[in-house]
Amino acid sequence: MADLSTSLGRLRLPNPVLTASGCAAAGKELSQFFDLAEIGGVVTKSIMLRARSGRATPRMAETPSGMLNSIGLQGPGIDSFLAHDLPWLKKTGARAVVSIAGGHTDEYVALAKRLFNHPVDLIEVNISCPNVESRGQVFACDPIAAGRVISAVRRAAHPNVPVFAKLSPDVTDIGVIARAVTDAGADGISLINTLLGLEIDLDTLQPALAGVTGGLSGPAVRPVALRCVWQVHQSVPHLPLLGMGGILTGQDALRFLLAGASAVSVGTAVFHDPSAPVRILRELDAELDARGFRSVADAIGFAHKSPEQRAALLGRPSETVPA
Ligand code: RRO
Repeated sequence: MADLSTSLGRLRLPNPVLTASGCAAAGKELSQFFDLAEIGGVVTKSIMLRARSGRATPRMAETPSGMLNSIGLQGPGIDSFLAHDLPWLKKTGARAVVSIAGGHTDEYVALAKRLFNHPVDLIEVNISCPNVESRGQVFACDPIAAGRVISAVRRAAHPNVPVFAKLSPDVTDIGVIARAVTDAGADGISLINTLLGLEIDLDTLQPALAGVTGGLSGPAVRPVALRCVWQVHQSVPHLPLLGMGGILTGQDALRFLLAGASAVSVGTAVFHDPSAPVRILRELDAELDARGFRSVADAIGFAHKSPEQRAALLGRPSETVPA
């Protein structure tokens, strides 16, 4: 059995499989299917300052090998989250990664301050929701705006709590955005958020989503996500990455580690297999073992390494490792 432990900045995790934001609120529904403390952590739905009902319905549409969502940041707001959801989640023994979202830098700062005295293991700063009122609010599309939000949150958050920036794939060069948030003080990067998409309903001859556009997730986006992890690892090699996008199996999770992720989030898969995170964790363990990896740490970024480094990590002569 491989050593599955990993870290996201100063946060140590027993294993590298977490849930993905937005696919299971604060984890209560998933806890009917498995022990939340068994996985690396639970990433909450992005929380905002005030309760929101989100966009009009329909707000989900199936697409080939994926789905579109146009939820529009529905949620209970920070007061209810701190009073009910977070205490409940921590009582399960799970590590709590709290995703925060806002329309302005001040809102992100206010959220980070509200979280200061609560048991939060990591803050994921969602600057990449595609379902906001204007594209100008997708801060992750602009290196200056992205850096501004992240540096303000880093200053406001508890110094012991890692701050991760969640990036969008819908940019020309994700490496530029990654460097901007790193320079702004991000302790790590989560990627990717959904890609902006659209579906037309042939019965109504109208867009399938009331919000017209939505975020594409699921296996359809996995190669895009993997490419983003690869590029960001090259751009900021020392920064821990939380990789996600269409992960359905342990093999998928392993691909993200090899491309440079220190841990992965499982999202869309839970809609048809609610215990996917624990299944993927078991499968990942077997996949590591089958390839001679003694630890998750040895697999992180492995695909970027030279043949000599790869041979040393696997404890094998270099001529037995594929060039
Ligand atoms: O709530 C949403 O519509 C949503 C969010 Br906050 C996000 O970050 N990504 C997404 O696909 N949907």
